[in-house]
Amino acid sequence: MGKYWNEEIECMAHEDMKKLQSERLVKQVKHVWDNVPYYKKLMEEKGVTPDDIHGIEDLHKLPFLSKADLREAYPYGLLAKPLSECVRIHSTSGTTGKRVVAFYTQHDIDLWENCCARAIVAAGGSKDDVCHVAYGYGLFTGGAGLNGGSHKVGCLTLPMSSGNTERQIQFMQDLGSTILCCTPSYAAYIGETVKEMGIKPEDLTLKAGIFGAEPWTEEMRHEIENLLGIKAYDIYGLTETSGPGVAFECEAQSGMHINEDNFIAEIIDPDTGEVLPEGSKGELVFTSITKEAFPLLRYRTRDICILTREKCSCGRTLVKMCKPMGRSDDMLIIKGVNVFPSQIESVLLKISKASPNYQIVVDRVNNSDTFEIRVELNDDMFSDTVKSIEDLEKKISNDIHNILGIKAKIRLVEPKSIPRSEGKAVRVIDKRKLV
Ligand code: ADP
Ligand code: K
Ligand code: ZN
Repeated sequence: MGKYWNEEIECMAHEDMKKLQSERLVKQVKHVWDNVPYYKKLMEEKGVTPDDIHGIEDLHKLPFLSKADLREAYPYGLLAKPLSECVRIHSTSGTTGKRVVAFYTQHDIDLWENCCARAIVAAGGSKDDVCHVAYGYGLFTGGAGLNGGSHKVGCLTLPMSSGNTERQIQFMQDLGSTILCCTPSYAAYIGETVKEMGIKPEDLTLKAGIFGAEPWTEEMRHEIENLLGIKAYDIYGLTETSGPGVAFECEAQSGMHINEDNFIAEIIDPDTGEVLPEGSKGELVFTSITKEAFPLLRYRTRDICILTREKCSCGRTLVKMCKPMGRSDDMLIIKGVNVFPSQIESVLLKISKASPNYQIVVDRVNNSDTFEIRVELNDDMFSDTVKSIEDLEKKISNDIHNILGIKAKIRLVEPKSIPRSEGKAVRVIDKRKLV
């Protein structure tokens, strides 16, 4: 097998890709107009009809869809095919509220699995590989997506799902897993367990990992790579657009190529909705131009990101997105101040090169917010100026105060006392939401 799963598409000249996208967009807008009254109404409100859409240059005329629309239209309001033609349902993990559901025809499943196959091949996969899928199976898209992609490539597929970490490692050794697919949190957890069991990275047959579904840092990439003796690749996607495989990383490991033959990506100003020029930081918006059952047009992901068309050393011409820099709705409001978990992570990363395990606990006592950050201790956190636990608490507390302008109670906790995740990491416990 070569370097690419679909060389013609992955390396297509940009001008040809634009033509392909334009043709598909025009068809897709008609399909949605004819079959999705909810979106037709949004178009009418904006004074647009399918006759106004001649190609991607007209994309900006279309109305946006948001998660709120998906919740309002739940469950069938955005469905564009009769249920008799749909073969699968998946649902979001519900990280930020009520779940939404997405529908797939067999054609949609094939498209999606081909996107995942591109990711696996980009990570060096072929039919000679043993692909160990430790994403959750079920409603979550991770397991099903990578499982399908692995079948397409012809890898020997191990549908492990998540959990039972020692058994995962046992299977990995017995069956010679070469590619591991799971969330980066779980990969780090598997890595820690491998170390605890006294297994050396070189004793494992793993060579690559495909990790996504949540934000992770470069530091975490290096840690996982060292713990497991692999190259770690990022993969991005969301249930609303099918699942993982919307974008995938190549050997350059410097951003993810978006599968532009299926998804048109835009970056917008999240406040004004204005489309921003290439290279700007803003909210990522996707239009699916090939999906039949759940074809969302201009879907606002709330993921903040930058797109680039700089030439990639892998030869692919597909536009690249950087690692999402947090979601606009990850934001917590604590004591009236906007706080992103990524800000806290960046403070901790300056103190410890090892990726920090931490949890933010917010509560409301006597009508005022409490803000605590639990941080797991590691040796790396101490230095010439920071010698004691008290020094360390003070340092973290001051750095947080400098960045956020509010004080947090810092609680340093024993290594391994913050629960590890087999899926997406739980960084925030907001007890105010429970009441
Ligand atoms: P939920 O929104 O409930 O978490 P999904 O499971 O569909 O539902 O998750 C999709 C979201 O996960 C994306 O919008 C994005 O915020 C995040 N995500 C997915 N892949 C990555 C990745 N590689 N890096 C950072 N964030 C990611
Ligand atoms: K095989
Ligand atoms: Zn590349």
